[in-house]
Amino acid sequence: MNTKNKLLNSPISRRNVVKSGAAGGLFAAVGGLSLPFNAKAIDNTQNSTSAEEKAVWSSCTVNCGSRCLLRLHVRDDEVYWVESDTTGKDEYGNHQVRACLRGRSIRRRMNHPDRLKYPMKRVGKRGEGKFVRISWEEALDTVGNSLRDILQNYGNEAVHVLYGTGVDGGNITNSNVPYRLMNSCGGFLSRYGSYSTAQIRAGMNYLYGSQEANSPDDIANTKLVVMFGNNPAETRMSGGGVTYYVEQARERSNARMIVIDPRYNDTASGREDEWLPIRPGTDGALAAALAYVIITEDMVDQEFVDKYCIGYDEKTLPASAPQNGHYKAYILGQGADGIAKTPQWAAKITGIPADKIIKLAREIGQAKPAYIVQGWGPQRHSNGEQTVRAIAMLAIITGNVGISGGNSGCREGTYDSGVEWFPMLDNPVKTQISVFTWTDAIERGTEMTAIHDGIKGKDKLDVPIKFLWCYASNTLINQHSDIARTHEILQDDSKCEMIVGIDHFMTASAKYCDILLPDLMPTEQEDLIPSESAGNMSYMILGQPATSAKFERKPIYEILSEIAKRLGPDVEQKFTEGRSQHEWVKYLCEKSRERYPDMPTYEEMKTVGIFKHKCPDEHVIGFKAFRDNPQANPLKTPSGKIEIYSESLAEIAKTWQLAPDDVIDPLPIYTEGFESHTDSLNKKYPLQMTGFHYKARTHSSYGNIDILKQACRQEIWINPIDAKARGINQGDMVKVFNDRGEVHIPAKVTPRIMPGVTAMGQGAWLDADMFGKKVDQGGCINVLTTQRPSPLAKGNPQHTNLVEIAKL
Ligand SMILES: Nc1nc2c(c(=O)[nH]1)N[C@H]1C(S)=C(S)[C@@H](COP(=O)(O)OP(=O)(O)OC[C@H]3O[C@@H](n4cnc5c(=O)[nH]c(N)nc54)[C@H](O)[C@@H]3O)O[C@H]1N2
Ligand SMILES: Nc1nc2c(c(=O)[nH]1)N[C@H]1C(S)=C(S)[C@@H](COP(=O)(O)OP(=O)(O)OC[C@H]3O[C@@H](n4cnc5c(=O)[nH]c(N)nc54)[C@H](O)[C@@H]3O)O[C@H]1N2
Ligand code: SF4
Ligand SMILES: [Mo]
Repeated sequence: MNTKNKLLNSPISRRNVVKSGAAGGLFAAVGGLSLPFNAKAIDNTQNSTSAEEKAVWSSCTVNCGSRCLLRLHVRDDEVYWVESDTTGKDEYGNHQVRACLRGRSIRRRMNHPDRLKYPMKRVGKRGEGKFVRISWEEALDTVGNSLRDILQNYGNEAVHVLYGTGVDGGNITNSNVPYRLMNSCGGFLSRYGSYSTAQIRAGMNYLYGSQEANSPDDIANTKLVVMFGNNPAETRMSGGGVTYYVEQARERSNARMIVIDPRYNDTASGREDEWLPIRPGTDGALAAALAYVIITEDMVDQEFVDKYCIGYDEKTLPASAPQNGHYKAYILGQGADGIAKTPQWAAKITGIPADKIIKLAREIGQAKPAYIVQGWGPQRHSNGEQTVRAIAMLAIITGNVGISGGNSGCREGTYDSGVEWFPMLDNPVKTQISVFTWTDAIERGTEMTAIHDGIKGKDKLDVPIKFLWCYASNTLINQHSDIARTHEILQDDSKCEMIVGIDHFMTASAKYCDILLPDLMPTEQEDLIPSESAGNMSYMILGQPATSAKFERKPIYEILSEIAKRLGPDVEQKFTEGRSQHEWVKYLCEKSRERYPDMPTYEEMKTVGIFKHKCPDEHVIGFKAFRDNPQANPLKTPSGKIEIYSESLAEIAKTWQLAPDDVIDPLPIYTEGFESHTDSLNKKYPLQMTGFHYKARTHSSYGNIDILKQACRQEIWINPIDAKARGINQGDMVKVFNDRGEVHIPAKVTPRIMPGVTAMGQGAWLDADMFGKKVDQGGCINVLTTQRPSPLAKGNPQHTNLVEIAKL
């Protein structure tokens, strides 16, 4: 262990507990209170020998939408037991941030025999997985030389940092840190949007100008919760996350909860008042019919739409809009299509009976206030941008925006952790691609334009991607759509000349990298970690390294600093600012303390682990300032109001080059999108297949942990009616296929999914010979998904798929 590592490794030694006797004096600061601290640990100032036992605070930093405190118990320099938050009294509002099944199995990831140990270079074809061990010197020189050559030959726009979220929760270790290195040497081709939220962000940007929302604790003040494609019981699983708030807040308000999802998801699971199974991609039609009933039965908050909105009816319709171009006319059948959006009309599209639609509309119209919320399932579709706005319309016409107990129709809000971030510096390159279109930017970069491909900052791309950073990302293969197409594009290494992978495992993506570097896990490093989706109680965690660095693994900060050094002393200086990782952490702690004077000092944080702080306003209320005073606090839309009719979208619809069935509309109308349930492809592939984010993994992270695989099997959900028609029984191996590929997987025959629809947890590890038959045995959904982007966001429609299933 070198001196730097020793510094980072200041363990909490049990042996010193008694001696120091400091336990009584310690506190976990929560909302300014000093609470007794019940953990056993204590003196951090001593270094221990490897035979000692110790316990350190750390965190699970994968991208699951939560963030949990871990208490790692270490013996002989190895984690042997994982506890979670043991601080405080665990009362709601000052509760423990306890880990889920994945975080609790983190030692199986840390100690996994398959972990990458040494730097390697590729010797076979991309994807073959043939590598040889090289020295760090050779690896870093190769990366540094390649980066310098590519910057010289093609310019900074040829370098892209691939979307990756393996360390979404890190700060200095964050998945985005290669940004900082690139911004220290002239910048890089960046991206807008994310695989998580491309369509909802684009849609809400035109409607509201941003995505504010009420925090889930405010459900304590509501009468009705309506969840569209939202499953926090699986997607925000932390004891400090949304699922806990929903449960606790509903206990206080006794609010009814309606779950709208093609699957009877875990958030429902007996806790819902009603589950409405809906055909994927049709929430826009449901929303329109709900609006029809709300309008025709006089339940619209007219004062609200008059004062705060553009284009609800004639009164506020912009002059540039066509006659009857307003929302009310569209709903009542007086607009361009002449179709009244009746419950009967929507029943045929959505599969939800008309009487259920009428009943739900009355509930939404009469419950004051109502918490209408959407997850990101409805938007991860080919018509997602239209759908998200259509859903939000329900909150708008009922005046539920900006008030306690209401919500904007966006995903739950949260109180910011307020952490000081490791600065990423400014990117001098202003050109951006949509996150989902990087394969095109390799394949046909210079053909990509603003009006055809959504290039931003320039009319067209001047240079294709030549260099890819793939840090903490499995999006190079596993998490990007249409794996066979990506495989083909990456085969030609004269196109993208260098792919640098930095990961812990030989993932599907790692196999396609040219240089592969093993880094430490965040649990093996020091970092100041922010909370995520944590309702009205935010927190920060100071993580300490549980073990020393094993084999030849290095922390990402050191790896990037070494590469910066190879690009020149000025680059190195810009990247490091002369600080070590430890010095940065101390600095970030100090800066964070300037915002929260009651935050423990760096030294105290090492002992208490977590600093919890409550939202000063009790609950986060999305768009409250706007609601209270719209003149003083206009929205970020061009008019400053809620743009139900968007002139910007009308302009885009007129000027962009779109495929024939791609629709962008100034109003939140229902459009089917491509590969919908009415597509002619449906004759060949009659089943709609959505993905979902699964408790077995965080995407692909934790996907190789045996006990998690056993606890939560990878299966394809299919309704008994569809299964019977195909002679499929529970547990049978089936093939799921379309023109893009084939997956072999066991069937889960269950009435928890509606007929005509199937679903597979996304993120399972690809297990296919991509040089042979390409048939996947791992249950990896992206063998079947398309790379065709959605019309406006150019985002990933990864829940829109048509397939057929047959018994094997
Ligand atoms: N355990 C776990 N948690 C995670 C993740 C993970 O991989 N594992 N990933 C994290 C990340 S990065 C993200 S972005 C979020 C994702 O969070 P979400 O995008 O909200 O999660 P999904 O599971 O994709 O979709 C939510 C629900 O929408 C349903 N759904 C699909 N299509 C439709 C539709 O057309 N209409 C309606 N009404 N419902 C539909 C799905 O069945 C699912 O139950 O989760 C985060 N949390
Ligand atoms: N079909 C379909 N595809 C999807 C989705 C979907 O719903 N359906 N969801 C999309 C969404 S929302 C997202 S956010 C993306 C997520 O896609 P990714 O961001 O690629 O997420 P992961 O699959 O978890 O991969 C993270 C990688 O980081 C590695 N990793 C974890 N921790 C560390 C670390 O500390 N250091 C390093 N170096 N590596 C680490 C893991 O081993 C893994 O290889 O997937 C997208 N793909
Ligand atoms: S996966 Fe998410 S919920 Fe589970 S322990 Fe990690 S941070 Fe917490
Ligand atoms: Mo995501």
